[in-house]
Amino acid sequence: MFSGASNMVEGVDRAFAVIFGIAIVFIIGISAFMIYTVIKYRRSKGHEAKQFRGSLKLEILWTIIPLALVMLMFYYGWIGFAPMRKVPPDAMKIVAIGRMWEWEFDYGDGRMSPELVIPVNKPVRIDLKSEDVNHSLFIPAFRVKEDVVPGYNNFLWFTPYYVGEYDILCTEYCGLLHSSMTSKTRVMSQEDFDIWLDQLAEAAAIPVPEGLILLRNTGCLACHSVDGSKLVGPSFKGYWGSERVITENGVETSITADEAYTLKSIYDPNSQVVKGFSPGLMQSYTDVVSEEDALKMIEYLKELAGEI
Ligand SMILES: [Cu+2]
Repeated sequence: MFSGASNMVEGVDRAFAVIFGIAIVFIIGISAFMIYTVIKYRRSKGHEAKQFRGSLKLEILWTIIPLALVMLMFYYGWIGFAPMRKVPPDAMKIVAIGRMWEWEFDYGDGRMSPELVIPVNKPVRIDLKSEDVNHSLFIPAFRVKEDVVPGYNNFLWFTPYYVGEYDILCTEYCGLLHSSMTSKTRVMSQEDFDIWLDQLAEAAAIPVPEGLILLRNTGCLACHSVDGSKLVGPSFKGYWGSERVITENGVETSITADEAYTLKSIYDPNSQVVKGFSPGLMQSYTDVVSEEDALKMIEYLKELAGEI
């Protein structure tokens, strides 16, 4: 039998099967008994309803049977849950950062990755941090799901059993683009993982422009790509100095992407919306981005267009 993609699958699936099995038996049993009594004791047959009060036998029976069933559910739930809180001391440590609306994985020493990359058959502990609101890290294939709460140190751990790609979701509603807060887990052989980690370290050694860090940490990149791909909002690639066709007060006009336009897009984003994009999806960042930071972001946008 397929043993599942991680060491947590067996316990979770067993608890689910037990609870689901009990539910199935009851829905069939109760429905059948109900249909039987409705037909057998229907009024038209002339039966008279007998009343009786108190039955110790029945009371014991309907206390013991549900108690046994919920204890059974508790037992299987517990043996599935308990190992999730006991992390092996040799587990590899990674910090998962949740922010509106993306995941980032911190391997230490400035090594950051938008995907969770891990070696196969090695236990991995993931500490969960939120930079803004409540999120929840969910990797369905591994049967792990934990809340990511600001100011609270939560964690999860597992050992992946097979090389492959697995979906990561946010499963706590966290705002407008919650449903696009996804990523991937890539499980690799130890050798491939070592190569990947070296590459990550090389990338971390290249200094990142301050404006790009600000754009990332403010969450701008969740909707605006820097590589030209179309997300919820227009890409930043080739943005600076370009001619934009915008709609302002219902009128289509053309405008140059300069400093004034960019500041307006940050602080009053729905006043001049680029053609082909929907208004109302972006909030004003007046209380979030200071003008000083906005100017640093603009410096980066200029750099991206090759102006500096
Ligand atoms: Cu989220």
